[in-house]
Amino acid sequence: MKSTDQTPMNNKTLVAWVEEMAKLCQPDKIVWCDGSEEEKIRLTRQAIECGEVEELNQEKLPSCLYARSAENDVARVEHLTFICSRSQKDAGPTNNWMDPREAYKKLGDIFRGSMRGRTMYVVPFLMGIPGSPFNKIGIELTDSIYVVLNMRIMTRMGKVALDELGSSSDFTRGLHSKADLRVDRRYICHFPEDNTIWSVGSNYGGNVLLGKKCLALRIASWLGRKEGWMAEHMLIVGVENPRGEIHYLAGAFPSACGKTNLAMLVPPPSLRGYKVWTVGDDIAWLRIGSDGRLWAINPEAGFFGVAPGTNWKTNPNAMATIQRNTIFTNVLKKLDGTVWWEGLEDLPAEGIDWRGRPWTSTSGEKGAHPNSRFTAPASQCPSISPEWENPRGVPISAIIFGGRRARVAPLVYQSFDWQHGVFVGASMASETTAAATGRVGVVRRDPMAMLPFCGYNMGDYFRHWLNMGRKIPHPPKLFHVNWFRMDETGKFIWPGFGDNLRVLEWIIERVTGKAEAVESPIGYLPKANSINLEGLNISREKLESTLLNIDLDDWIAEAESQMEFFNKIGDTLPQEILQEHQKLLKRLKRGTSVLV
Ligand code: TSX
Ligand code: MN
Repeated sequence: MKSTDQTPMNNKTLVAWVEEMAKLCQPDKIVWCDGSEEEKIRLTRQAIECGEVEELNQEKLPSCLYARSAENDVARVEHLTFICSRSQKDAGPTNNWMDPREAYKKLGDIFRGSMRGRTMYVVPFLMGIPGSPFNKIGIELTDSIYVVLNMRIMTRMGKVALDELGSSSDFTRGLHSKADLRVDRRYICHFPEDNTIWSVGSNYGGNVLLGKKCLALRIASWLGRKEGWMAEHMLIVGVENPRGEIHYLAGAFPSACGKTNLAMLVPPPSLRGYKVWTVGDDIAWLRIGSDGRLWAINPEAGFFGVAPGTNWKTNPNAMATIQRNTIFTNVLKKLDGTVWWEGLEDLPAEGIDWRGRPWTSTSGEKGAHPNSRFTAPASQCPSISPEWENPRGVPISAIIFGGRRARVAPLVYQSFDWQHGVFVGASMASETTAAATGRVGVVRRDPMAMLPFCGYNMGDYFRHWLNMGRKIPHPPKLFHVNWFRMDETGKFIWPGFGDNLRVLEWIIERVTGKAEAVESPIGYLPKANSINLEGLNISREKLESTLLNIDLDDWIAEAESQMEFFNKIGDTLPQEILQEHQKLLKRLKRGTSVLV
């Protein structure tokens, strides 16, 4: 076991920790990654030689790679994800908790000797933008070249991170081993008090690309509360109007709501002169700027997006992004060495499916796994914002919460104030879609889309949101949207996709004081003529009677369902949330709408 001569001898803490972990895992070799092009070529060649990845058609998909994960290892594993704080109360009722001593012992036994015969890669990575005060540095030790190649796309990896770290001991200690990929020996453990993440027994994205969900959300949310900032599961976009003014919006949506599509929205022909700029599609770190506004960065450098459903119509910017330097995981490989997934284009006659088995269009089986992914550099996105690497971030005018609701939630509404908006975010919910994961149409609460990603007690998290509102001199306005309202026949009423810009336009005009609203029991609704319907075949009448309709009986039932969830949070639930709930019920029972 020998470190190579790239070892940064100026950081004693880092070198000592790497040696300690190597002693535990016993790799044959340790390689320090520098993030260079030469290193990418060398690791890619090695990964192809050992079968970890395959090369794709280099004419049609230059520098693209193909990977399959094990059949039992295709998604995040929430039941095997733990917050290991000293006190269980700090993890709260919505997280799995394990005592840190027990977790280190249990996972240590699995890590012991797990890298025998393998190489341990030391992957320094920066979450943030070189020189930004938002930045956090992590080091991931891994025995997976697939992880190294993905981290190289998703983060600013190698020398840039070590330079930023210098001799500091302030870095997240990430340890990952595929070990034997057994589900009964798979754990994703977070030790927020030690700034440490241990992940073992998986080689799937969300479990093993430790910069993303583990660091940038679970650990960062803990640090954010401690240090007075926010780590959120949000996209960031800039909306430029025909006069050239740009407003930045952040949006929190649960899975299956099309967050990546919204982040890369293409304006419809009738909204000529508008432009949507992509800053980020998954994670936002937010801090109060010296001007009193809330500023955001996207701490990531790439997109780890769901492939199925992505095509040149639903998301042309994503399609353009993934034509080169992209890793495709668990999609179908066509005979010409390109890729396919459900919802991309017409079915190919045959190919090799995500399991590695021969597939034909008549087999009746899925060619790509429903959770198959692309990993692609954000810099390749045609709509990437010129500001996306600004170390100061971008100023946020509005925060949008969203959910997938066939009924109940209107197309858009604005909260009365910050505290009411926090309540709206805290009571967010989505209806399930995937037939594979249980019944369709079941309502699941997912506050701020953070249920699987908040690294501490959910009640304390709501408290942090309320505190931030008091601290931000010029806070963003808070909204809720729903693109998924259905009519009686089960058809979507709103066209969605590019036409969502009409809703973003209303939101921005509310922020700038230009659009009119009606005060309803749940918040401010658009006055019917304040949403631009030009070029759509939806009448004002239909907009009001369906998309913007508030059914009081549905909403009283909704409020009761919200309460069932809040009861589970227990005694850390802030009084303010309960007050907002009571005020909502009172307004619903009074049942009036007033023009404002
Ligand atoms: O991503 C979506 N968005 C956001 C886009 C910016 N999807 C895809 C599903 C989530 C992964 C949507 N699906 C959206 C949406 O706004 N809306 C819908 C529902 C819908 C689906 C199809 C049509 C209309 C609405 N119309 C036709 O198929 C012609
Ligand atoms: Mn996400």
